[in-house]
Amino acid sequence: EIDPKTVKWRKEPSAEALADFKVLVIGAGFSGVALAIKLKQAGIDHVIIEKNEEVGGTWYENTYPGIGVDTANHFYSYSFAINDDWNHFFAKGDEIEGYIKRNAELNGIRGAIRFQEEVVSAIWDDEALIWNVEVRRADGSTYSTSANAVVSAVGQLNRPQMPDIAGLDTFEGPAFHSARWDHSVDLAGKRVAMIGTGASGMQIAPAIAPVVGNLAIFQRSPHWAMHNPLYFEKVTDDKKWVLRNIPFYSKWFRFQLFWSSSDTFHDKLRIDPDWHDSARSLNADNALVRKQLEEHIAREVNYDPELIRKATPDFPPYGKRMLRDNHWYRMLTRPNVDLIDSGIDHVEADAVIDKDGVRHEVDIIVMATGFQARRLLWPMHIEGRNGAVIRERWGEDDPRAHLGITVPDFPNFFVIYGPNTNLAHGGSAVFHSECQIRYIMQGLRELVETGNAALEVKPEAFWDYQDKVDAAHRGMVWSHPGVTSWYKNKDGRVTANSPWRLVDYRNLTENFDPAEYAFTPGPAAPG
Ligand code: N01
Repeated sequence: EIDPKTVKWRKEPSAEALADFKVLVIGAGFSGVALAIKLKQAGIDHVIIEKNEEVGGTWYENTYPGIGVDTANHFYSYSFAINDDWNHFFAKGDEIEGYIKRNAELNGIRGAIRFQEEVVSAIWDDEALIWNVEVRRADGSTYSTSANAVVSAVGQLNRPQMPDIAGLDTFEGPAFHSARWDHSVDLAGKRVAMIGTGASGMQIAPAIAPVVGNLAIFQRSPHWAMHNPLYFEKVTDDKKWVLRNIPFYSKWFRFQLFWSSSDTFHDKLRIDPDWHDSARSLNADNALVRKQLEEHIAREVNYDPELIRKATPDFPPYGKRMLRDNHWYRMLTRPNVDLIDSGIDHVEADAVIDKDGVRHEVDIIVMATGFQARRLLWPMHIEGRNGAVIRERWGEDDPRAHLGITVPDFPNFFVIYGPNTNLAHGGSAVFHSECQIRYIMQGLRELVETGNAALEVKPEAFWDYQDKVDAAHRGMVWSHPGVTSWYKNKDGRVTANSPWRLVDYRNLTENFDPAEYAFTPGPAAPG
């Protein structure tokens, strides 16, 4: 059994113990909704603060043309809500958003969500042993509430990173970020500049290229993108029938996606110190993958040497997340598409000027420039014991947590999709978040069942895990000196990604170990 299971009470808590216990969840995205479902099943009082007007998080906010998932969604979905009716193997954004909404509705958790409210601060009261939380409403007014435990389910990729380009603010046409797509802007026949060629940009450009007049793509560095025929396929009715009706087939299908989407090739992402071609690849397997990817690029761009040069990355495959080729390379050959890789010098009222001094006149600028991933939990003010502030603890770009979940001096505070839990080497982020949810539920169970008011990870356990994570990252492809990415901080430490195989992380988080935590006796009643 690989799916995280619902955590059951070991001894049924008294109504009194449950009445005195409340959890505040920040965010109603994929993870927040799942946690709320588990809290409801356990009978634990909870409230979810959500800044948007709907559930869905990333799948609510990102509505750019072409949006979809690049992890097979029969696995990129809840283990407790297996869906045999996905229309695509790689679902589009609206289908995933619908799935999250449906699960929120079916499980009756919408009533616990306070929409269009944002957590401003959470401050631990070490006498009352509760979190005091300040929340801002959409109209700007604020109110205070409190909870015994706070769980952040805001993720790593929710605050857009706007590029720091001279003159961008002087541009007179519409300019917006990929995660804030302005659907009131009609792209038909327009001259569009797109900055950034990561996972978002690679989906946007093929979707808009047939519509726009001209598309100028400003690429800072190319990414690797792999062809997968299933990416374009719909799930046939026959396949759906098999998924629904053949005993265990659905679970088996999910399991093989789990296993093949990361765990089978994790070892092949290790740098061979004796490998002769270390600037381009890591080892013999990686060199073979590189060769296949290079051949694919060449074929797709009709062997155009200039496009091959521009589109081929100079780092080993898997150094950054392997993207899906959704006809990106073919799109580059269109007569109305220009790929500019000299860099951007500045922006003027009606044009982007590249570093070669060429003026690209455009009507619209799209920024597919990613997220402020290293400023985790920003801009919230999270203050634990003795005035410890999480932003100060983590500095500008060094977030750390035990198992990516708990931090010393921050009692009863848990993070889902926290430091070192991003998956760049494949696998489903939903699986990871379920591992974290199970762990958190076990931690909460520990509090309710023992009557302790607070738990806090011991510094020894925390540092021991940091050492393990750093050691596990050493020698892996994303630590390769030739790879610059948002996975690393300015000192080169990988802070975003998990170094583990999925099955390793599942095992690490399977059992909440009370010995790793200091407990403070209660009781405490939230206001
Ligand atoms: O962001 P990114 P994203 N000037 O940071 C470039 C998930 N996701 O939104 O490569 C010029 O990856 C930057 O250049 P470089 C997924 O986890 C999943 O695309 O750093 N360019 C890069 O090309 C993913 O990893 C899906 O040199 C600038 C791009 O902008 C994560 O979200 C779909 C620049 C940013 O790429 C983030 O993906 C979408 C500047 N100043 C997202 N600053 C699917 O599952 C940045 N860039 C399909």
